Amino acid sequence: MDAREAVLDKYSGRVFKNRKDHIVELDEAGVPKEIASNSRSVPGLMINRGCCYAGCKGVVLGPLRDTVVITHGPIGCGYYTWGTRRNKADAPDGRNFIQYSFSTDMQETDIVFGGMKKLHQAIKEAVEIFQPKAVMICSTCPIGLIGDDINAVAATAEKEFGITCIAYSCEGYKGVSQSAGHHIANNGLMKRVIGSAKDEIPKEKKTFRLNILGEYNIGGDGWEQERILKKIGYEVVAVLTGDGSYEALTHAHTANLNLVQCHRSINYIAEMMKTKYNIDWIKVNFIGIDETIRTLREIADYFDDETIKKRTEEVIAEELEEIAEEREFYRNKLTGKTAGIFVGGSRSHHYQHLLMDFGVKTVIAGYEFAHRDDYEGREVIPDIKLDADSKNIEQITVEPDQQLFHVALDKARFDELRKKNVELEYYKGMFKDMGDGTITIDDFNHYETEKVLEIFKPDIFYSGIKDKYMIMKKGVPSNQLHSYDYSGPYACFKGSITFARNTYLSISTPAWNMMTPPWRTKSTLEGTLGDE
Ligand code: CFM
Ligand code: HCA
Repeated sequence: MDAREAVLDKYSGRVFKNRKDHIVELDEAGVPKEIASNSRSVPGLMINRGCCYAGCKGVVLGPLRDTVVITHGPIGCGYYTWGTRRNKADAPDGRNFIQYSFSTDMQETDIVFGGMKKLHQAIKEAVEIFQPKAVMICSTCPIGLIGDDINAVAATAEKEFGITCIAYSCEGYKGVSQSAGHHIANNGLMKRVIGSAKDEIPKEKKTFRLNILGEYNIGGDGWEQERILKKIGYEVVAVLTGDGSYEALTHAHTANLNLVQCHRSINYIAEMMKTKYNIDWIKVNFIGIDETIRTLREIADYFDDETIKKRTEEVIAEELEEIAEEREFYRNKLTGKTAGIFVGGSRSHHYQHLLMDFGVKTVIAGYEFAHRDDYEGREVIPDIKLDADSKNIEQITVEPDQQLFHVALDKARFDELRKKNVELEYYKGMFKDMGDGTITIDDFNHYETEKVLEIFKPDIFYSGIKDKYMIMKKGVPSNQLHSYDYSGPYACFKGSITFARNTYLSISTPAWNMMTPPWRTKSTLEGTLGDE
């Protein structure tokens, strides 16, 4: 029985039928293998996914530091997303609200009689007490069910208080994961915030102005990227949205180039900004030493400027020099080890490069909520419907239930993208880096995680809070790649060393030799998962 069959073996017919297409074993460098993804999880299986609200409020809007993001709903969703994501922020003007949890705290009577008055009052208080640059409202499940008109409340508040107030209908039940929430958030930012400062777009393309899209400053990653980019001579106009600000976003349309760091949560904004403001974009990766070097050279190539190119090489040499000794030390310690990675989107692929820098091979990988292009390397086109008659960006609509996102593209751009897609030239997903004897699983559940740990016996498994301790009880070290536990940054050159140090410490701690998990000495209960 191969690894894939062993993972599927205990499933009932119905569960087997669902899960079999989400699990792929690769025998050679992957593309064009296919995998099922972005579909509803099987109820009853313990999975790590979040919801639409988590993607909208938690991931994309939450890191904006000068903006009050109000959770409209009962207190639980606001409370349990309070401070759990380690998106760091530091506001020079003191306007930093990310450590607060704002919620309308809907009670039973509000659910029965409606919560619009309460929401209006919450906005009033937030504006009076905090004087934010903008207010954003994120709905949780019950709000969609009772039908509060949050757009009407936002419009009234905007007039009354003279402040931008944007409503997001990102109820948790929409779509199948956080992914739908990313798009709802992005569409709102695109429609209402980006470019709203109306300042002139520089005609000259060589002003070296960048936006970083999909960098959320977890553990300070964004700060490390900015440090390097500024040292080379670039100006960072806006970061979406780590340590980000509403204010900076209003000027984001004046950048020359968009760098797309997270390849899942934000790629639509890059394409929308290309259509609306003609800003080119490239997918980058600041995770890993070789990947950072490749990324910096690619950006320099884009601008094709001798001074920038020269400076890029100088900065690479300086940074490499600083880490040389530790790089060698950890490479010697870690070469030959194996790892598993299971995170939400991008990172399960990005971190494979960083592990390779230290000689660690990824044998198990998967995404919680990625789409097929993240695995297979095709472009975003399968999700984009052509509206050939219109260039009007305002016509973007989102249908999270069907995961269909309509973007108005002009015909030439659509054809250009489709060509890239067909040729599989532009960007390749995770499969191309998963070689012989590895397994890729979409939307892992805890049973499957236990199974692959038994089969592959990796030296370390990177994941999140929901499965970390279950993995450690299995005798396998587990570091978090969402929050970096309490560490970071992991990005760029110096971050790589911090990551390698944490990996080495986790693997080599003597604690693993002092425990004997029960299944090493006793047989465990066997059963069938799920009923026919
Ligand atoms: Fe992008 Fe992210 Fe990720 Fe993501 Fe997330 Fe995150 Fe993540 Mo947690 S935006 S897809 S929705 S890189 S919060 S910073 S760590 S699951 S892999
Ligand atoms: C989210 C946020 C999360 C959760 C992390 C985890 C994050 O998806 O809502 O499960 O450990 O990075 O904070 O992905």
